[in-house]
Amino acid sequence: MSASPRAPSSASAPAAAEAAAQAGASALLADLLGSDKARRRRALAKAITLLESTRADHRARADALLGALLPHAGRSLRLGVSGVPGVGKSTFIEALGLFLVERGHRLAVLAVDPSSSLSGGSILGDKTRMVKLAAHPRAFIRPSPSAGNLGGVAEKTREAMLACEAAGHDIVIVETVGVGQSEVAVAGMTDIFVLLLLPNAGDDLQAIKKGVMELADLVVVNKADLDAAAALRAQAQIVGALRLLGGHVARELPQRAADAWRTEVLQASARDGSGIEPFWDAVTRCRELRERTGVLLAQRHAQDQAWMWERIDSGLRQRFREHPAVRAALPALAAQVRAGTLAPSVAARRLLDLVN
Ligand SMILES: Nc1nc2c(ncn2[C@@H]2O[C@H](COP(=O)(O)OP(=O)(O)O)[C@@H](O)[C@H]2O)c(=O)[nH]1
Ligand SMILES: [Mg+2]
Repeated sequence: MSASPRAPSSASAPAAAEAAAQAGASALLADLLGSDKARRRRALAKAITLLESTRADHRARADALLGALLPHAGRSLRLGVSGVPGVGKSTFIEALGLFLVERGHRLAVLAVDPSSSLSGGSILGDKTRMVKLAAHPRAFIRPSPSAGNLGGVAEKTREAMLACEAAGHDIVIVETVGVGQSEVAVAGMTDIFVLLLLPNAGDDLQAIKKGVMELADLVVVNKADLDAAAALRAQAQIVGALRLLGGHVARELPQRAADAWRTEVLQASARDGSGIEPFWDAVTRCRELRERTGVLLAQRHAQDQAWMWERIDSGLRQRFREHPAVRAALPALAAQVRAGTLAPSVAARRLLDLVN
């Protein structure tokens, strides 16, 4: 490529930057869609790094890339996997992943772990644990972005997912830690959401956050090899608990309101690989039902709308906080609210009036 001439006037500088961003995006996209496997893998890693970047000058290129790859995205099955640390998510994903790549699938594993930016990347340990899968040419594993807050991390994982799909991965698994709101975020970006539980889970079902159980399309009692009787008992107790919840996902996510799928409860041992095949069979049945009934597509459309609004909310909030008039007035008004001399709603209205 020849050196681009200096922009003659400041008016055309943005146009020049946009053209450069477009050119960079098309080059990356060509490698992503290409048939050279090594090149494709490098391009995917590079694309995700660009999408994850928080640098303002990278954002234009990242947006251009998103625009270019969008028509090639969306053709995968998106699977969310959640559960408390230590339940065996990574081990399960590796066993499932190997099962899938051996059958010719191309798998991508991503993660949403808002704690990783504090702990220095807890999923990195997982990556070394998924050694066999990570080494497989049809698998691509990416640790959680360390962007900080959940919204930022989830945003980057959603975008990375689109890049994986454009690169031809037909199954994307998003692993998330069972803490905070990250399960809700992952259920909101996947087609099917799976909750892993321990064989003793039945003994203290109360301990399982109610909202999370209600998000699950499939519940897997993992580590069944440790205690077969306990696993069986847990399975029965979870089935009973789900029946109380109405037999299926209570669907606090609006996009899941009308769905004929009934949550299934299975057993597995990620360590020895038992239960993986029945699990995949259940995933496949759920997917086929949702495709046939149009739920899958409707859910994705709703997820896209929700994603857009979530980013608008978050962006507006940030702009509001950074607005010079708000920054100037906020400390005094916040102090008055703290002192009890000003109603919070009145303070909020005064601040909001400042940005009009
Ligand atoms: N006995 C047994 N151990 C398991 C099983 N699955 C995972 N583990 C072990 O449980 C520990 C935590 O597993 P890991 O996959 O890292 O859990 P994560 O934190 O949920 O990702 C590891 O020592 C695994 O070897 C299983 O099915 N049976
Ligand atoms: Mg893990």
